Amino acid sequence: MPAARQTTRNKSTRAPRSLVAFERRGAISLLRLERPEKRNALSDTMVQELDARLGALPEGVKALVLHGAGRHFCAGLDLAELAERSAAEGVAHSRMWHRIFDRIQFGSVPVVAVLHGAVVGGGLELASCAHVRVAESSAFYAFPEGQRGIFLGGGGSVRVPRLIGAHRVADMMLTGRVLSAEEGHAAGIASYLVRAGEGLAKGIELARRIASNAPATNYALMHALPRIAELGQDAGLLMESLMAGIAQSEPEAKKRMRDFLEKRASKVKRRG
Ligand code: 1HE
Repeated sequence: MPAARQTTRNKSTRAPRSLVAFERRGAISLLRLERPEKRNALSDTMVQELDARLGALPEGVKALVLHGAGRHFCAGLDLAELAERSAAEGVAHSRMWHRIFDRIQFGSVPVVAVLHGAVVGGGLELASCAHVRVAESSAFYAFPEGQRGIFLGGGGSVRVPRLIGAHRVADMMLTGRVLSAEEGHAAGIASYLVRAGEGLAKGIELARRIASNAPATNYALMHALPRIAELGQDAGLLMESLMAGIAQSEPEAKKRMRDFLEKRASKVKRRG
């Protein structure tokens, strides 16, 4: 067979490269954005792969760590795919991201996002779906949508103002302001700020701690708490009572309470 034809045949039989790596580590799993040459820019294929991974978590996985390969967490939407989209296609695309990003926020297990380098545009929208965020000192945050002539589309106008306030999101989009890791930490994007290279270890440590919680507690924190926070006081207090009653009636909760009363469980300790 001539060399050129052989190359074509080899290409067509090669399995498509995975853009989201999955690694099981006992009760937790790691999901890694795996497109470093494009700074983990989110192509449609990549977002759908993320969706598929989330939808097929193996039995026994109780928490996830989401992180990015290479020097950046995520450069946001793959701009190369945006160019030819009509208005209707743009709406459908944004709704597709909403559906998949909702699956992160309101999925089956809590997610710890480990942020480093660029966490921009759709990358910050993705990070805002996680339940806990750890940032390395290299992290920086921006919404270049303002400069690109577009708007948020991955839930950023809903989730990020709830973390840092609409005024900061407006500032970032209107002026192109880039927040440093320290500014993002102070503003409320990340709850933990660690040195460069230490984010993944911290994220894994936190995910393991989360995985050891009673399932009903993690469920309440993922599904009830954010909804209660959006309710008026009256309905919020009622929903809190309902969730509290359900959680404390679980056998696992009863066991944990007995363990404490019978001196088998750890006490709350002051840090340091
Ligand atoms: C990309 C993308 C991308 C990099 N789409 N290809 N997001 C942005 O507007 C951010 C655009 N990216 C950047 O500002 C920079 O790339 C970074 C600060 C993230 C990283 O800089 P650097 O110097 O490490 O990398 P680079 O040389 O700029 O990029 C390396 C390659 O990645 C290069 O391609 P190459 O073929 O020339 O090697 C870049 O073109 C490519 N690349 N970012 C496509 N985003 C649902 S609404 C959400 C809306 C948004 O997210 S808008 C914000 C988009």
